[in-house]
Amino acid sequence: MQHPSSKEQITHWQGLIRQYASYLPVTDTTPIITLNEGNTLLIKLDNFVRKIGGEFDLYLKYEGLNPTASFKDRGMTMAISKAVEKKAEVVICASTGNTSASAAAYAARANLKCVVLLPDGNIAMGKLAQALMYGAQTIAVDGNFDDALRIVRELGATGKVEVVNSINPSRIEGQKTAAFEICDQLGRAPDFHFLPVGNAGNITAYWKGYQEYHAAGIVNARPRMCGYQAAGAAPIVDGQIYEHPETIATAIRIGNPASWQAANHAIKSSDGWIGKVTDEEIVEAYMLVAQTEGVFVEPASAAPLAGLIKCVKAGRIPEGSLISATMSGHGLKDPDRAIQCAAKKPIKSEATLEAVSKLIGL
Ligand code: AN7
Repeated sequence: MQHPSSKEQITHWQGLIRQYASYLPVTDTTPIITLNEGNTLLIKLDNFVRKIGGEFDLYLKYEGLNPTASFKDRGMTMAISKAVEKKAEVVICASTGNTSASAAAYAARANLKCVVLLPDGNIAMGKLAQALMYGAQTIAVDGNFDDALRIVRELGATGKVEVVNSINPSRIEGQKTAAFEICDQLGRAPDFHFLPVGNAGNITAYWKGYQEYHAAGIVNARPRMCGYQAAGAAPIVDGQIYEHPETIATAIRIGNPASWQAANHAIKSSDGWIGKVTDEEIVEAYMLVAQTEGVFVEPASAAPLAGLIKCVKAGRIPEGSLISATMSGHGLKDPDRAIQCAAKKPIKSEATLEAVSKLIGL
């Protein structure tokens, strides 16, 4: 086999900052802290669409394939690179789990101290394992995400720590690249983009990305942005703070989103909408996409799919539409919920051919 030329060697994917530098607030001297995030697959879900009675093309942006298994890595490569550039020593975030996993990983790579504040008892096990494993100082706050974010904002105001929640504009900049990739992969902008909404940073970021690609003349249209919150944590839908947000989709168990106004702007200016789905509807979509497509998402990522099911029933999606949806986090993040929802236990068997054959009816 021939060795690749040195030119070919440097053309492999080296993360989204290098790929989209001209659209990002970086210079030639910005240190790039990367785990080669981005460049995630776009996977077509024909079985799922058929099953829900839709007549359109649905592509899932498989963000669970990022290095820490969620879309947060896109924002974190930017936030941590900028933190290193400004010589920060400590980074901090409040998190429902995925932000903390990502912050911890990128901080480890940058040799920065990382502190994460998590709502005690409401973090999926995989995410907690990540924060601990990457070596972040992990604080379980006796409150919810909104309480933790309030404390983090106050700590940020001291100037002693760098906040890497999505109130840090670098996070939004990194996350907007998912919209660029979708346009690059489809060769056009989708008609609708469905995604889950929690703290509302990602809907803000996608809309920014779609607008920038449109303004640059790379695509000639922009999608309608369709966000979904859990019914027990739907402050934007209802126009009021939820003091006690509740949902099994712990990633989006947020009652007072930081990017509330920006999300409303995205929805309005894209002629989109925001809706809410019950935990039952989330679980139905969560199971359906796993069992019809082999795509295992975490519950929050099933919220927009549940929303899409409702839209199909309501006749809201024109035939022939091109739809993209964000698979924001991998299903393996929350194995407890998966095992509970599957409601099936492994069948025990004697270790013999006869016993197994009998069980499977051969
Ligand atoms: C899988 O990790 O807020 O609306 O602290 O983990 O941009 O907040 C996670 C959010 C959707 C919502 N899907 O995105 C956190 C956190 C998954 C998530 C969202 C989150 P935003």
